Amino acid sequence: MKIESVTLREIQMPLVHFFETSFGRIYSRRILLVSIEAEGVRGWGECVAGEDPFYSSEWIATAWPTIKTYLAPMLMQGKLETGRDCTSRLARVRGHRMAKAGLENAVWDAEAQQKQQPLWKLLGGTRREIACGVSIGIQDSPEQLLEKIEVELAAGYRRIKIKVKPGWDLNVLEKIRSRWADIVLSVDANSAYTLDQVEHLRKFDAFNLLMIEQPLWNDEIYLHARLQKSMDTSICLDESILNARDADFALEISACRILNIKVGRVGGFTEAKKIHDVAQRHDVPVWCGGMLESGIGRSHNIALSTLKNFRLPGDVSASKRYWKEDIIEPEVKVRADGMIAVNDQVGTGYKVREELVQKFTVREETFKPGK
Ligand code: OSB
Ligand code: MG
Repeated sequence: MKIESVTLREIQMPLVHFFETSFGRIYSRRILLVSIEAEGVRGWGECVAGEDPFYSSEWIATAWPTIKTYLAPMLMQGKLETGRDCTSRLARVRGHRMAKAGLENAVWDAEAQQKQQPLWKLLGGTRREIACGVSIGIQDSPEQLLEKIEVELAAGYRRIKIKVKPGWDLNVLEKIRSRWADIVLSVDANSAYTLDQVEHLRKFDAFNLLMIEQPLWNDEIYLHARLQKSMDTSICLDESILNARDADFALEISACRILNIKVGRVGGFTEAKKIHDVAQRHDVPVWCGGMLESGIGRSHNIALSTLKNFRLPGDVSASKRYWKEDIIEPEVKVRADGMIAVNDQVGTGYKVREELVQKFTVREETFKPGK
């Protein structure tokens, strides 16, 4: 496959509802989209870097120049056989995984189109429908949170995840469990605790949680193994798993019993598939995390979630939970039974609404191969 050009666009889209984690609240998203032209097809990717360097050190303002100066020129240097070749092509650049994933996923999308195959099949998926959960941010009051949970349960979602931090944890879990004793419930701390709070963290065990996601430091694996030994609730790692080696290490030392895979966090589909396989070898389930993606990233998450070991509901939910108007058609819909149906169309199975992308675009630049 010869890549003739790479185009970067920054789009801005207001969220239907603000989203708050232990590291802050946002009301709208700045999203970096990547498109590539390759032998008659256009592949799309989304760089999931945030507005700020709070979830990870990467953010939207580091992704742009890194792609422009290094990654796009490297990608366009000579032919690429498949999406899988991107990882080694871009390996000389350290880190910047979200920037790399935006490019790599656009190449996989283009490859699926050229081979006239659904992207999910090209990735090795088998599931024809995927199970969906929701991630509900910190609200202004526990009552507001309960209202939100009620809405999402009525919509059919199969797992409720709430964000927690000191001061917004056991008190809200009490309220949730006294209203819904049996729902599948998990929590995500985004590194809001430290190991000297172990006595506090052990109190989460009373709430029959499916998991506690990333309780400790974002860059720490070993101390999660210590914590896992001292609590019953299964730990799930998100931030601290950046590649398949991390996953293998974490599972070998029992730092967690579940893994969250985000294709952006790990640098693209190739590494995401490797982590999936590592977890499968350890007989540990994985699920697909979310980064408040537009429809483009969302459609990629759906394709990835068709792999066999995605055994738990993901944070892949309906377009309308995030956007008044999504940039793909049809928008992503979740059925009343909490599942998303996977179709047989070529590529992602969703069409990019290019006129709408253009309307939301605040910055655009196209790169061509050097001499
Ligand atoms: O930790 O999973 C996370 C959003 C932004 C940054 C980090 C996380 C999240 C979510 C949102 O939980 C999941 C979604 O896209 O709905
Ligand atoms: Mg998380």
